[in-house]
Amino acid sequence: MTESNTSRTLRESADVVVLGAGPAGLVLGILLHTAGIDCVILERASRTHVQTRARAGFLAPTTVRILDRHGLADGLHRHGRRHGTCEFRTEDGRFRLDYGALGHGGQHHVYPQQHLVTDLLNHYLGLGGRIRFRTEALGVHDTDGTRPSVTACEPDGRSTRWTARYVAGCDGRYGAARRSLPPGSVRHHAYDHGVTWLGLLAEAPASLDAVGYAIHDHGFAGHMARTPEVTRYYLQWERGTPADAWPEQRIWDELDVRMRAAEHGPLRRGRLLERGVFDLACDVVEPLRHGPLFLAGDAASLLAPAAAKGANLAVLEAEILAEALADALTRGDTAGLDTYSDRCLEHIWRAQEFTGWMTRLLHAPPDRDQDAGSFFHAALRRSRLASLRTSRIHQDWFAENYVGV
Ligand code: RFL
Repeated sequence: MTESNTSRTLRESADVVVLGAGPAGLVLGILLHTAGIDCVILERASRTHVQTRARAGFLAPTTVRILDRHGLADGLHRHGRRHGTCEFRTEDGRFRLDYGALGHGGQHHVYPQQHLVTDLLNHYLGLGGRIRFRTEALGVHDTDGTRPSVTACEPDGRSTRWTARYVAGCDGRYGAARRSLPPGSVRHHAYDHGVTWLGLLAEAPASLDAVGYAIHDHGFAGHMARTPEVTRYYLQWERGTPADAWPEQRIWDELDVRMRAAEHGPLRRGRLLERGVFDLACDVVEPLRHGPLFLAGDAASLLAPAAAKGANLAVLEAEILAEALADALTRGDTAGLDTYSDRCLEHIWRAQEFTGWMTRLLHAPPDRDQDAGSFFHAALRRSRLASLRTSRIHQDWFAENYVGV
C-alpha cells in the first residue's frame, strides 16, 4: 500500500518484503501469498533476464516433493526428465554408478532453473502476487527494532522506502541483505577450494546418458544434461584467465582430451551459447537471521556447484521460512522464526560437507610431479575413487548424499 508520495521518495509497506526473485524468493512469495500474507518481491533484474538466466538443472527428490506439495511441479513433471546415473572417467578407466538404485533410491529431475523460475513466476503472478522488476534493494534498515525498512531504486531512478514487519533476503551472495547486516551481528565462514571452473552451455544434445565426471592430468571436465538440445559442460580453468581466452575449437578439443573421447566415444559438439568463469568458493552466514531480517538461498550460504545443491537448499529454506513467517504473522507464534536458522544450518553444513568431499574427489592438484604434497593428495583422490568403485557401502553413502539435501 502506498502511504505517501513525495517527489523524492515513495513510501510503501508490506508485511514481508522479499528481496530477489530466484527460486528462494519466488517459492517464499508464493507460499506467503497463499497463506494470506501481504508481501512484495523486489527484483533488481528485468523479467526477461530472470526467466532466461541458465544455472541449475538437477533437482533433488526433496525439492520435487516440496514443489508437489504446493502444486508447483506441473512443468517439471511435464518437461523434466528423471536422472539417476553418473559416470567417472579416470586414468584407470571408467565406472558408472546408478545412484538412483542405490542408497534410498532417489533420482534427480533434470529441469533447467530458468524454466522452474518461469513456472514459479507465472504461478505467483497468477495468484495476484506483487513483484517489482528492475527495482534494486539498496539497503535494509532498522533491523535492531521491530519495524525494518528497505530502500530501493525504482526503474525510473526514484527511490522507495518499504516498511515491513519482516524482510527476507533471497537476493544472493552479493545482495543488499547480506550487505546490510551490521558488523559483528553474524559470523561469516568462507572457504575457497582453490579451484576455478569454466562453465559452458552448448547447443548440443547430451553426449552420454549420465552425469560425466572426468579426472585428468590437465584438470577436471564435467558433462551434465539440461534439455534435449542443450548440454552443460565444465572445464577446470586457470584462475584469472578470462572466459573468452580460448576459441570454441580449442575448448571442444580439450573437452575431448579430458573426457577421453578417443577411448569412450565422441562428444556431440555444438555452438557454445554461454561461458562463465567461477571460483569454487563457498560460505555460510551464521545465524541466518538478524532481528526481523532473515536470509535464505545463496544469501544464506553459497555452495560450489560440484554437487548441485544450491537451488535445492534455496527451495527447502524458503518453505521453512514461509511456514515460520505465516505462523508469526497470523497467530503471533514466533517459535518457527526462532528455530529457522538452526534448522537450515543443519542442512547447509551437511550439503557443504558433501560438496567439499566431491570437490576433493574431482580435482587432482596441479603440478603433482613437482610437489610431494600434491602427489600425496592425488594418491588420496585415486584411493577415494577406488573405494567408490568397489565398496557398496560407500556407493550407498554417495547416493544418499548426492540426491539429498
Ligand atoms: P538467485 O537465483 O541468485 O536469485 C537471487 C535474485 O536476487 C536478485 N538480486 C536482487 N534483487 C533486488 N535487489 C538487490 N540488491 C538484488 N541483488 C540480487 C538477482 O537478480 C536474482 O534474481 O538466488 P536463490 O534464489 O538463492 O537461488 C540459488 C540458486 O540460484 C543457486 O544456488 C543455484 O543456481 C546453484 N547451482 C545449482 N544448484 C542446484 O541445486 N543444482 C544444480 O544443478 C546447480 N547448478 C548452480 C549450478 C550454480 C551455477 N552458477 C551460478 C555458478 C550451475 C551453475 C553454473
